[in-house]
Amino acid sequence: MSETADLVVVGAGPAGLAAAATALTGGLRVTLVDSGAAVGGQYWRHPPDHARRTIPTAGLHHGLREYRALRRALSAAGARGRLDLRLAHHVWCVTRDGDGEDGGAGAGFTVHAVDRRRAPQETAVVVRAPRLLVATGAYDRQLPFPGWDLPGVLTVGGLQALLKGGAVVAGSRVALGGTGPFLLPVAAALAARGAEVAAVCEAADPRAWLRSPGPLLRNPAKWAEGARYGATLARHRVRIRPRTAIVAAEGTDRVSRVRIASLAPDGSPRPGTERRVEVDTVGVGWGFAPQLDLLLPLGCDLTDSDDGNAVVAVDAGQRTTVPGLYAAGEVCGVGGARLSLAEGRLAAESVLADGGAAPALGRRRLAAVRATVNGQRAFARAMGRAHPVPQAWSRWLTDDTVVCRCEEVTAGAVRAARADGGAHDHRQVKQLTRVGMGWCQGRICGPAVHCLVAPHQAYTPTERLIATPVTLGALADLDQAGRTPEGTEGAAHE
Ligand SMILES: Cc1cc2nc3c(=O)[nH]c(=O)nc-3n(C[C@H](O)[C@@H](O)[C@H](O)COP(=O)(O)OP(=O)(O)OC[C@H]3O[C@@H](n4cnc5c(N)ncnc54)[C@H](O)[C@@H]3O)c2cc1C
Repeated sequence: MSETADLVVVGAGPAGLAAAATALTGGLRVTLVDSGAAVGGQYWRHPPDHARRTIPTAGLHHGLREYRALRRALSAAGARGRLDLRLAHHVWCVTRDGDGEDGGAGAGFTVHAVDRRRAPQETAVVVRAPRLLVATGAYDRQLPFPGWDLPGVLTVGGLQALLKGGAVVAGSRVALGGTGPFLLPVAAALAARGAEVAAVCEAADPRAWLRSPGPLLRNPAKWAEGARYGATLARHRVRIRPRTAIVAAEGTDRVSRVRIASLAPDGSPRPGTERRVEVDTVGVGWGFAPQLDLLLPLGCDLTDSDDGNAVVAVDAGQRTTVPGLYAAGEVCGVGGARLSLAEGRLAAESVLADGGAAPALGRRRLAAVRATVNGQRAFARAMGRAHPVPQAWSRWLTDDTVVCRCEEVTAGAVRAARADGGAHDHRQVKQLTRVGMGWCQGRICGPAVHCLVAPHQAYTPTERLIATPVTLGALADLDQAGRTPEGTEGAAHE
């Protein structure tokens, strides 16, 4: 089997960057693949390198010193020919080769990507390595509500991505809703960049944190971060409304107002509390759902996390249950960039150890990384419990609310699939209604359909063999790319 690297890392967010840098320090040859135009993932999303000077976004970031150090490490390794950095390459499928025994003859992974640097032209790229580390992060978790399909309704992650990736303030008068601490940086960033933030609706009760205050108390950095956002919001007179939700968006051609309501403890709107707020843009986010597209077909075990998602099961060294396959960051559970960085480092240490190489991190540093992982995971568990999807959220839906936008399947059809068709998970609803069968393949509507039919079980996405739509031209290329991986077009080095 021809190999182009000792390790392929998919995803150049905090987890993948930290993993690649650690593996390079340990002397491995690494291929780092990311579908984005710049390294950094969601947390350190930047404009593409050529546009960075003209689009100032540095003020929106935290921890840039660490980001720059990671970039320098990658650049140095690229210059020495040890790093093959492939930006604008989307991995659509990974297969496992050989007999599957770790380190056994022929074992390893074939990573299929499409090179989109010259979009709309796509070319196939194949990379092989004995070990694979998947750090593909998470998606915004969406719940539908009447009017959520109007132009002007976005995800909070989408609003943040527009800000960080292009300094675009998506609206002039904005309402945010959903649950979780992520609402705060988005509200603060929008307000600081000149948008009027008319309402921040947090569905959870902040007192829920009092049920497990330990992780919060042990994380003073989170307090400080929260206080900074609080100060920015106070300066711009933005009010956070706890136990409140955006229950509908209204408008003709695009959103022009939202209806917000106070919530009872089960999440149902309190009668008589509903009011309208005029806006031109809405951002909604109900936490995140791990992006498991590449991992599910490889057959690794999953486990339940405390936020309603199934995540990849890993051991204390970030090894999945598939030999040679490692995972780091939010595919293993949503917990923020600090956790992702630490998991990336741990995973790379395991890759080095399993391959018989010397460790890259000293004993003390490794102990500190492990302590970070434990502390941040405890915080993530507490966050998941404090910011659940409200039990009664589906009462906000009318029967004609569209749930699956690609196939235009309504909440009424999903309810009927459950009541009349006996569907008890989102896959069965798919068979009965075509939900999740369109362009997004259930990435957007999957968690919502799951919450409608099986709210007490963890959400596991449908297994998809193709993680991104691929052109026939790229598939036609595949045979050649598969035979001559070294002959594929040059990588983009930093
Ligand atoms: C839209 C969005 C915006 C967010 N913004 C913030 C923020 O501003 N602040 C904050 O604290 N947290 C933010 N988060 C939470 C965030 O996910 C961080 O906690 C952190 O970035 C997680 O790091 P990670 O390395 O696990 O994943 P990510 O940072 O998500 O990195 C994953 C990387 O994998 C790449 N990728 C995924 N699938 C493929 C594939 N098939 N082929 C090739 N590449 C692939 C992606 O392009 C991405 O660069 C955001 C999350 C989302 C979904």
